[in-house]
Amino acid sequence: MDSKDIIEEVDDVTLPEGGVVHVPVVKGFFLELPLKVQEFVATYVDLLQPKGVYICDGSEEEEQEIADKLVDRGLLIPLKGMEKCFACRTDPKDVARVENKTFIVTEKRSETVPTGKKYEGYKDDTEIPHGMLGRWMSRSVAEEEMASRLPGSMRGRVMYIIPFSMGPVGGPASKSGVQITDFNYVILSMRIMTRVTPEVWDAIEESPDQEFVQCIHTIGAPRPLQRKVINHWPDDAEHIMIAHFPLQRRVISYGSGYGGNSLLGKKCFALRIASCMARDEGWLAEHMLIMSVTDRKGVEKFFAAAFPSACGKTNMAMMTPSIPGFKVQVIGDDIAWMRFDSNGQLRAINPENGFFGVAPGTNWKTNPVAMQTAQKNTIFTNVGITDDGKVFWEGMEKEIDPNTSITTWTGEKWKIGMEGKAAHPNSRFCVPASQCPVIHPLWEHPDGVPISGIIFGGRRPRGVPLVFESFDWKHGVMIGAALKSEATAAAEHKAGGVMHDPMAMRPFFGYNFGKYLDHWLSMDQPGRQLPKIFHVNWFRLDQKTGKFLWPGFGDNIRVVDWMIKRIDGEDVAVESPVGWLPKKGSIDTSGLDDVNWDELFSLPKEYWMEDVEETKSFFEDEVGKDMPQAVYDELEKLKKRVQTL
Ligand code: GTP
Ligand code: SPV
Ligand code: MN
Repeated sequence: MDSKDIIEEVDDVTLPEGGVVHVPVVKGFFLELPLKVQEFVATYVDLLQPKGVYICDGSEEEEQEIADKLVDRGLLIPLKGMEKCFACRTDPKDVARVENKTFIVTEKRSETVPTGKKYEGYKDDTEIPHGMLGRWMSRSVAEEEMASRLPGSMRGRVMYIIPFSMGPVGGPASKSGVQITDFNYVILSMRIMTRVTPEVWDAIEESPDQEFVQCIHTIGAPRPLQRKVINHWPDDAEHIMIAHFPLQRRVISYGSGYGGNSLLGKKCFALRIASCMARDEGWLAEHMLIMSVTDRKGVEKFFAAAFPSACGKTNMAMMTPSIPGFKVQVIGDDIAWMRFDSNGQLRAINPENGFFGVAPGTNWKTNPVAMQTAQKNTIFTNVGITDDGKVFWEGMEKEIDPNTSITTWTGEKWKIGMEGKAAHPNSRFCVPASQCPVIHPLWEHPDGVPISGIIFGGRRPRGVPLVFESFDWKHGVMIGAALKSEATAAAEHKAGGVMHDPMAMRPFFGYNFGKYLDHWLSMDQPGRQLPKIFHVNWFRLDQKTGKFLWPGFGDNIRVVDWMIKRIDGEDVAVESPVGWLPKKGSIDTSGLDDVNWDELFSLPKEYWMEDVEETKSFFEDEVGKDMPQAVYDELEKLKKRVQTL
């Protein structure tokens, strides 16, 4: 705490690289931490020069203390119309993940990204331009970049040490992490998104070699402040850099306080670092929701679904089925860690502890479960605030009094119908998963849940049918590798254009995408029950009216119902060049008006010819020889079939 006295002076802590450092502790018992953690903390005390070290204990008193302080400072606004909820507004320069400042640091470029045709023939790795499938940085450049940012970057601030677990603490599929941060908002968010508890110290202590992922985060705003702070949200947005060191199992994030940039358990650890752990240990770390569906017969099945950021995972994971007799329960809404068990069954855990969901578009009609979940204990970032102390964002227009006066995410007075937006398109709610009314009773089971179907999808305004099924695992892997979607506000790209987002992992690969596909293909082993693979598109537009052809949201259960039938081996599909399509009428559309089946499922030949060619160039240019031959072969087979359309 800023105002608290130092309670313990730990002198002469020996650094792993040599030398000693003095550690001023303001809370906790430094010498009781696992030795490796002591060394880790001491190393960054030496570098970042905080005025004190605060070892978080995960208690409710701690939460209260930190929340009170943030309210005092003006960063958190208590929402008087809701229960234990807060809102905050960021610096408008710090509103989303910054993909072009996110790097993977390895010895050779080829460890991080594939050497597609576009990148062949350079003398030196460092001369090669960045590609689309992740950004590589050499060790020496990373060292230079960090040396210009980190020294003294916590001066005048307290360094908080957060012990956290991804997955239930001590579970066989779980992993421990320790995040260092100088931003209180991050502590409160990490407490929601991960399991923050001192039990993690024991888990680390008991693991072979005291294993944990090192997460270093600083907003880069040492005191006295060098820059004007906007909205009480200090950052160094101009110099944001998020660097991953897969070999060292380390993440260093500088300059941003937002979402995936600063809550390092999420994309940095649970996807980028974990994908490398998964490669080494034989499992999968994926950008996927995990859901359970119980059908009319009372039979339950579990699905994992990969859609790019802001393409519908949270909505699908907790959907309220529009047709009677179905029940959906959520296990996770963003990340799945999956492995085959000794019986050959694929099992998935959700490594997270909360939901960091997109606010706009969420309402009592589209996602009542999310609305219900986020009525208490929730932190809202960059949403509008109503005069009666509640939240508002685009999509809620029909659900509040149209005369309500609202303060927008930029702090302006505003009313529905006026120009501009109340909430930022990437505004978010951050809420504990445990309070979701449809959370699955097994959501924290350390062994995970058995997966029967894997679903890929994206925003495809044209050409791509509502649903199709792959012919087999290899074909399914190719479908995932060829995934595309319209860009969204979740990162800095301009929303709108269709871009490749293979496996919905483009911003999250921790290593060479070609090798990642090899790893996926290697899952096909004797004795394993491979889940069926599907592709969905909720976002196809009527070319005449520009409206969605499919109602989406709760009606997506109708598509899942069809998938369940397929998994059960029912004869409800017809072969098509792109995969198995539903037989006409085999998806229950009762009660829906205006479903234009023929248009929803049409396969325009010209579109597909072009799409296959474009995908082929993408594979060759970006992945080249790193692409498994099996994937090229599958694409070639698709091309031949599409020619027969
Ligand atoms: P990240 O948290 O960024 O990974 O996003 P996500 O994949 O969880 O996306 P989310 O469910 O939050 O949805 C993003 C946006 O898509 C929201 O504005 C939703 O309202 C909208 N959306 C979700 N599902 C559907 C759907 O079935 N149809 C339509 N038209 N829109 C949808
Ligand atoms: C995403 O962008 O896919 C998210 C939000 O889930 S963030 O935590 O910012 O990565
Ligand atoms: Mn996501």
